[in-house]
Amino acid sequence: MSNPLKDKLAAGGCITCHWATLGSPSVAELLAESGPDCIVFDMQHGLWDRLSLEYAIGLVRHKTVPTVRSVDASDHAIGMVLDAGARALIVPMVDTADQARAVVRAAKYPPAGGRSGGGTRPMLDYKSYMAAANDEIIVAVMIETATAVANAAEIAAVPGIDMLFIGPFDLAMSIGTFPDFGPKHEAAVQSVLAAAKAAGKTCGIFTPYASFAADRRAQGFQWVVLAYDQSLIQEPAKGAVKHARLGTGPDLVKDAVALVSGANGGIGSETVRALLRAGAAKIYCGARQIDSLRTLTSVASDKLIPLQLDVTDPASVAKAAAACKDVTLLINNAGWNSNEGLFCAGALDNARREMETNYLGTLALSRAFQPVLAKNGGGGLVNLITVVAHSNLPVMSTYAASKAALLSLTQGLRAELRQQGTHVMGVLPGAVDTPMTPGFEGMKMRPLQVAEALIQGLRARMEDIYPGGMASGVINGIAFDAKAIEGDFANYLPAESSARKKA
Ligand code: 3PY
Ligand code: MG
Repeated sequence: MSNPLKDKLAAGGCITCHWATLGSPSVAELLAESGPDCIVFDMQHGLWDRLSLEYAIGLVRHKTVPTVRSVDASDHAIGMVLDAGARALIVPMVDTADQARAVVRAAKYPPAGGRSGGGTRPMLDYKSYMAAANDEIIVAVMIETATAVANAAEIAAVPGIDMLFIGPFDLAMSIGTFPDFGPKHEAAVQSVLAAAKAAGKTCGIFTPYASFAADRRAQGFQWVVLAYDQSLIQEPAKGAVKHARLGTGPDLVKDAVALVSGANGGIGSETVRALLRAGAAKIYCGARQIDSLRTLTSVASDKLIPLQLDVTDPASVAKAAAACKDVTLLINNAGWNSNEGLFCAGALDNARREMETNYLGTLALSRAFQPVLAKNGGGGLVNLITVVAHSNLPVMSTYAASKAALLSLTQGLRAELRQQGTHVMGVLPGAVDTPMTPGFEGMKMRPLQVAEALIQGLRARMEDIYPGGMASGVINGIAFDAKAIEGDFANYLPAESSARKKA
């Protein structure tokens, strides 16, 4: 029986674990599938009993290393979890070197300690288990009070103690910083790390999520927690409810006076038609070339007003705001996509044009119409973004970067316009079949579907909508595993980059 965790610690590595509290062997099995170094079953605060712990360890022990935090430091609690097959032991609330010595005695078979022989897992191959257990099982004690911090050096020096494991939340309560951590807490944490190192021992710390874990790892901690089953369920469940929450308020579409920029484009013209069907009173159709709007506006020339509008030209924007003082719904749809990567000849020019149109153009038009919307009762503002604002699609890399800026701008507009009662909605479709996406060969939705989703989203006063299967799949994937989406998108390389890759 060799313990890979022990080998990793000896090599100076850092153990990454998932923390399981819910008492569900099935959840533990799912956690083990993701490949952490180990799973910690928390008997102190979790819902495990002896039997569920035994089953859960059986499910995961061939995939990862089962570790248990015992209920307390008693001989019985320690003997029981080791008998269940724990190959690393974390004992909570150890304050003194004497208590640490008692932990070691309880965790080791004679002659090193007083652990009693027995238990289903040890009995699978009793002789070899007995021969190896004292050396192979990791014994960690938790430092989580002011007293324990003061005694950390002595505790670390106890033979048989492999690791000091910090409980930052109990520690914060003990030293009086809870609910914050702060400098006093950090000083205590660092002093424990230093005490462990000075004694030639390792130091771990409970981390509530993966980004925290990465920081601690960089500081020299050798055991961190990546994910915690309760928050893996609780946080996305909360987010899903927030995401689906519909707003209330007057209808933003019926009888609206709308302005749609880029109204001659694929999504723009469908949005104009959808607004008309949905009962908008008047729609200003903005385009750089007013002639390009003739076919569109002839459908209902009493309600569809052509408007010369170049969102990158301050004079044109100012003129539009002065001419359209009755607008209640601004739809920032004008956009530019050069459909190229970062290393083509014109990449910087592409990037500038995309930022000028997609980001600065939207900002300029929103600024110009802010007082108009305020005067007309608040109304609505819609930004056509794209789901690649969340994760870069290299085949249109500079475009995606400009849309990431637009996504951030949308959040800023929402915050600043809330007090004047303007509802701000972001529309983030996946690939749409328009002249702007010739290079993308994946599944595309029709502009009409985007326009209809936009109307429905506005009526329901949604904050952000993700029309179509691609967009909703991507945003769902980003919520759970952003790196997987980034990796997937990285396969869609622009032509010149693909050619370089082959060469
Ligand atoms: C603490 O932070 O006190 C812990 O025990 C974490 O599990
Ligand atoms: Mg604790």
